[in-house]
Amino acid sequence: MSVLDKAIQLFVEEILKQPYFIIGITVAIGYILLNKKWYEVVSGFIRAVVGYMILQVGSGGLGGVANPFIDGLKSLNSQFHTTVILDTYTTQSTIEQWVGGLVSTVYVILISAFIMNIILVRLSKITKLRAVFTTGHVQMQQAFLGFYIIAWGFKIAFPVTEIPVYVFVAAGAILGLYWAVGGNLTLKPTQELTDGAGFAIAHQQMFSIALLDLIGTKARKSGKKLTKLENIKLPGWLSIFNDSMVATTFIMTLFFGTIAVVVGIVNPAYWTGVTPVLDGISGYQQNVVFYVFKLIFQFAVYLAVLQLGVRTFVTELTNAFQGISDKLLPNAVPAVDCAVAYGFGSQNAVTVGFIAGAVGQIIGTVALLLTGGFGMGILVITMFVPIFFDNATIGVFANTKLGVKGALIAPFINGILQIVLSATWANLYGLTSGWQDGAAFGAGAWMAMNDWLTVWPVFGMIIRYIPYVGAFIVAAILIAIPQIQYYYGHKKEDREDYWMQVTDWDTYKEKHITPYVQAEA
Ligand code: ASC
Repeated sequence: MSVLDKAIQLFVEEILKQPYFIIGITVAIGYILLNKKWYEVVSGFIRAVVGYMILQVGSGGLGGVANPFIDGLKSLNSQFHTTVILDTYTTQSTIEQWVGGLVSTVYVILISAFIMNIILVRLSKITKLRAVFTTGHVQMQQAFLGFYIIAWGFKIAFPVTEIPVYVFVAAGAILGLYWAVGGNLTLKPTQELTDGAGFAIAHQQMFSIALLDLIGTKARKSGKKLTKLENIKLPGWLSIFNDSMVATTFIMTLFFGTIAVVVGIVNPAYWTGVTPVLDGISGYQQNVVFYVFKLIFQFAVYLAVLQLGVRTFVTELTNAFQGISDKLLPNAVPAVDCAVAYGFGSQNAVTVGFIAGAVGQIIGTVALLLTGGFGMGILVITMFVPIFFDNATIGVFANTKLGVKGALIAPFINGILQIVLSATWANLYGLTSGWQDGAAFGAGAWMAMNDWLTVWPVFGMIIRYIPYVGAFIVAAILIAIPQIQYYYGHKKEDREDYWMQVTDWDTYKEKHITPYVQAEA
């Protein structure tokens, strides 16, 4: 590895891939531009980094709690030979093996795309783009799968040692556009959710958030009343469910409890294998019932931790970003991890979205088992990130724009799509197995997050089936989206209000939202 490669690797691994660092640095730069005192800069940086790390403790903890149940479900079947793992990190590492020596090329694509995102936002008057992606670990995963999909579009079969320059340029440009356009699409719905907190979402289901926003706005204008989860006030003893910690624990008891019992009946050896030894000296192994309840309570704990993290850094970030948008990037907002949205709106929407998505996935999986993997012989195995974060995020946004019904239906549909489409795309794109020493080996992987089930696989097909011109078509579609938002989002005389979504949310809301909101139940 050359010194330059090493430096790039250090920068990517230690800074670009660590959202807490990116957020901390953003806050520090923002406060410096606002001429804050040095100690305010330092304290803002620390609160941003620590707050973000608290958020990560919460989101990581949720995974730790759910994994024993997901693994238990997995232990129930093993008859399929081709397995595709639905997970963002596994997809990244699977593709790292396929691209082999080109890994550092993907780093360069990532950095170029990030710079392109910033330039596009700097030119917001022309591009109408207003969001800078800051979720580094997700950008890394997207750089790998995005590169793979685009290379597939150009009919490149891995492993290769060299790729033509135009593939590399297309990948960087399309990724950079996707980040800027996707974040921008989530801006207004996120402002609605947070009542103008001043950020957008930088994650993996940005197009579905925009779709929910579109449907919700139409429904609102047609005078539909909305019952959101937070508007439901339960009477009598049921009122204990008005508290989200209590509600979460009850719902998770039902859900995880059912899984625990089913796994315990079908494959009792599983629980004996995973329950922890509590006392090393006597060898006392925890009783499974107590173990399961501990995990269930911990689910509510980590949700609370996650929300504490959000509260700690979001105000710093949005205050500090004022400096950046005043001086460097007019009309811009930072786009942040989807988990940040869980600190706003109904806390129960997170749990409801997760469960509705999980039920969709279970139905999808049963269909998969009954049809021999839809005739493809593929079994997909879900991991925590798609089943939780994708569905919870969709649940939160669906609840804001479409109420309880939306929060149940949208993640449910997404759960089914996660199974059906992941099998389909992994098959089409040749990712039903891993790769080792020049041969297909082990399980395949796919990122079962909504954008990677819908828009991205379609991009790949456009590039493949409309040779050369296809890449320009994809770029043109992406470039056109914010223009459509700007020119068709409001009546002609209100067109400039597009910017008000960032600069003056209260006035925007008074004018474009409040008049349409019907008395909520
Ligand atoms: C992802 C991913 C994660 C989670 C996290 C949610 O896509 O790779 O680790 O979602 O970003 O907070």
